[in-house]
Amino acid sequence: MAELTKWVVEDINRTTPNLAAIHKFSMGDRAGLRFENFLQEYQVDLISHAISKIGIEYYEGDDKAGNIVRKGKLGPNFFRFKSDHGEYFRRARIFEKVFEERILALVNFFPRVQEVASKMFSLGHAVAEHQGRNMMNFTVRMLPEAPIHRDWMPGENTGLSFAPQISEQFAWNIYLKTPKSGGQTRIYKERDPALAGKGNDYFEVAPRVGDLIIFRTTQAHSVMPSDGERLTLSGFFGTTPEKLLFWV
Ligand SMILES: O=C(O)CCC(=O)C(=O)O
Repeated sequence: MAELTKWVVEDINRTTPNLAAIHKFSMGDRAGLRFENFLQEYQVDLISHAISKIGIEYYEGDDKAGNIVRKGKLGPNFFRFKSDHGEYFRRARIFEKVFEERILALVNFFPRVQEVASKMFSLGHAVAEHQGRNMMNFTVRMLPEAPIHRDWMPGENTGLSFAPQISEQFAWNIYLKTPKSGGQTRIYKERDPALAGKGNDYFEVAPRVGDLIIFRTTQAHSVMPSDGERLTLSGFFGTTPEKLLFWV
């Protein structure tokens, strides 16, 4: 008899990774994966210190559930500039350099995220491009809570040339600061955000500092209200027939 889907986020240990769980997640059979201690404490400290020196930018933005909320980010994310591609790419070139010199020069974590994802799907990887211009590779995000929503780039009518090639979309988040309470990430078995809130088939994961969590963004998901700062390194990747594409 086929095994029933266990809707859980599986813990992946650094030294003895549970390859069966990784495979099951890649097939859509798990809610997500948590790579424990993806960054060590001293690496988190180095990155957090660099971020505090650069400073987070706060702005009013759409929370994908019909509300305008205060958001804290470092670097552009496409969703914010969806109606002004030029501004997105202008900022991307500035922050690419800032991130390279002030964050990745200290801890070059981004290629490691790409490697983990590449192994999962046995596909190569690249930063997504639009008309010969690279998308932003990651963002730094202060996200104390998020309503139930889903993220699906091909459905957002963005006009980005790579969007139609994507068959599945994933979020990756590395936690640099976690709140005193709350801030769990809830991943629903339901895909439709309007239906997800009505049922209680979900898995809630309480991220710890240094963890990397990966899940499918086409599942409805939310972040529980938190008491204290909740800071992540974040981005998306999508599968295409040839390779994984990363963007934010
Ligand atoms: O910060 C998180 O845990 C998840 C945030 C989220 O909604 C996303 O990455 O799409």
